[in-house]
Amino acid sequence: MNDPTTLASLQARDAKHHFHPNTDMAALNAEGTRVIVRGEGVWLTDAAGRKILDGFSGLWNVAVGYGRREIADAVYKQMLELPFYNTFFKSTTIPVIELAEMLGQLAPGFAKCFFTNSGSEGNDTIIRMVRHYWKLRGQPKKSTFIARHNAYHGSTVGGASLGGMDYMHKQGDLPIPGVVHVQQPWWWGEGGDLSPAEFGLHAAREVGRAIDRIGAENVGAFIGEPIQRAGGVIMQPDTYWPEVERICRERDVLIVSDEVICGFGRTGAWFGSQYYGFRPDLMTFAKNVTSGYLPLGGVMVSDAISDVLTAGGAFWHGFTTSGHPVCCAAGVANLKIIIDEKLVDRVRDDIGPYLKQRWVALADHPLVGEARMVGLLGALELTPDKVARTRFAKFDEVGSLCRDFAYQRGLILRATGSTMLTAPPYVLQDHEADTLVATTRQALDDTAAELARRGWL
Ligand code: PXG
Repeated sequence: MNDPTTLASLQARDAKHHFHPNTDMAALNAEGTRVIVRGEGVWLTDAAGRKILDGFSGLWNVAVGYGRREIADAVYKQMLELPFYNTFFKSTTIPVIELAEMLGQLAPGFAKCFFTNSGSEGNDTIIRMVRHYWKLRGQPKKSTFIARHNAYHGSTVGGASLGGMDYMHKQGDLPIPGVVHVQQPWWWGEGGDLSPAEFGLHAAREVGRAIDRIGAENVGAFIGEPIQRAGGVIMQPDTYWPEVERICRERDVLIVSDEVICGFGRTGAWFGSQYYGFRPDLMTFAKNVTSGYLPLGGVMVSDAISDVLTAGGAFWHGFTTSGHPVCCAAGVANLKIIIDEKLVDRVRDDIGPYLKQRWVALADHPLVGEARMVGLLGALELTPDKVARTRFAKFDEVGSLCRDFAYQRGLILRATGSTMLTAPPYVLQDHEADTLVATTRQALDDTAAELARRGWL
């Protein structure tokens, strides 16, 4: 009898029954999916028994690393105590209260939050909440959102509309009306001859120009990530956020910080907006609120917005599992680890600078045009010409090659086009950071050799 647990049969069963997100299923099934079976610290084990360093924290989200008993125990205890109760009908549960209170303490000025199951639902909530808010303020026309080309804000109809991915918009007649996209602040790719500081101001003023074109009386909010993940961990020039903030405040347009990736310490501050020193009105969160142990997301609402919403009657919005008690218990246990082990300080002062020093040294590699890192969020731009800052003609393929070489050598990196990304767990140790960088360098060498073989260099 065939053993259903061998790698080949697991792959065959997955191929037969499972649609993967964002995946060309025919191509994947021809290659065979990776089956991950175990995690401990920053290490994963696959079904073939290989150990792989996860330089990418699952999907940007396993901040505290794999295998944390504290979270598993809290979840188990809550499952036995009260596996579910809703928060709709005049009810709440203890984990919901505890987590909401913790979030309020971590983000001064944001005493209240609204729970969802994911970041996408968080951003859908934002669309409805902003429009509801402006109606309550007697300005119902202020409903348009300004977002950025190439941004990612989720996969639901609302989230994908706020996102600026043409290829997503083409599948399903998006964006919905009332979303306008402006230039992303990606100096390396789009800065041309401008200095980074000039380009930061230029990109910020695109926001102002869009608002003025539409009319500030029609614009509800601007949404952006503190560091835009999509397109390759775009660390905008320092001139960008202060100018965006000035422009939005001057025009009475709300600022939404999508903190799904930057939130809970990734930048070395609790929130990415704190790292860059701007004050949003609303923040979307998900991912590292539970370190991915269970799904949870939501919106943190600034006190000024909260006051209007609270006085405005019911907000007709919510999900069966808004504030799921077990997910919230996982969130509380996870945040306790981050607080007790001072992991945000560790990202800012210890492992973050340690990894950064080694990561940015990769800029001396012939394939690397720029190497950047903030906190534990890093990127490498692969280029055939460091000076002209050009990309390879088949840049997607180049990035995939490098990512696959890294995997073969036991390291998970993500490729966005030909930008290589890393975002390891905050518990990464020094010697593991050394391995991460050494393996990345080997993968770059492998990639350069393959490109030379193909005549692409
Ligand atoms: N906003 C941002 C900034 C995100 O990165 C979402 C919203 C949506 O969150 P949910 O929980 O609905 O997935 C995200 C999600 C990738 C990748 O390949 C990134 C995300 C999701 C899936 C894949 O980098 N980010």
